[in-house]
Amino acid sequence: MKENLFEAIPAIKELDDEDAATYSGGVAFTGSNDPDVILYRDGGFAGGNPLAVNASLNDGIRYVGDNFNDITSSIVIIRGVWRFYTDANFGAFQNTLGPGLYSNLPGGISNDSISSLRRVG
Ligand SMILES: [Ca+2]
Ligand SMILES: [Ca+2]
Repeated sequence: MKENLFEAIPAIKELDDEDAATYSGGVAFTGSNDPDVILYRDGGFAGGNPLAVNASLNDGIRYVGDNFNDITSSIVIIRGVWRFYTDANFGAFQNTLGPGLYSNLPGGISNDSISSLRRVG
């Protein structure tokens, strides 16, 4: 009887950071005119068509999209503390940055490498 009961309970899935970003109930989106973070294609906030990103705490953008993958060379962070990743789905963490103007990518973040980002503060 007891064994049957346990078999009926679905396995409880432990949340890793990646899943938590999905399940936190927050929001993450691109294209806002009031962004938290802006990614630029070239250094010095140049290159045209920047990617504007918003996210609530512990949410992020799992993939910056084909048009913006591996191209970011400068960043403006307006709000929050953000982590930047080499791979999609918050893989291969590079560095954490707070609000500021980064006309060139600071140490720890490789040029033309960012594929996902997540807000952690
Ligand atoms: Ca670039
Ligand atoms: Ca990448």
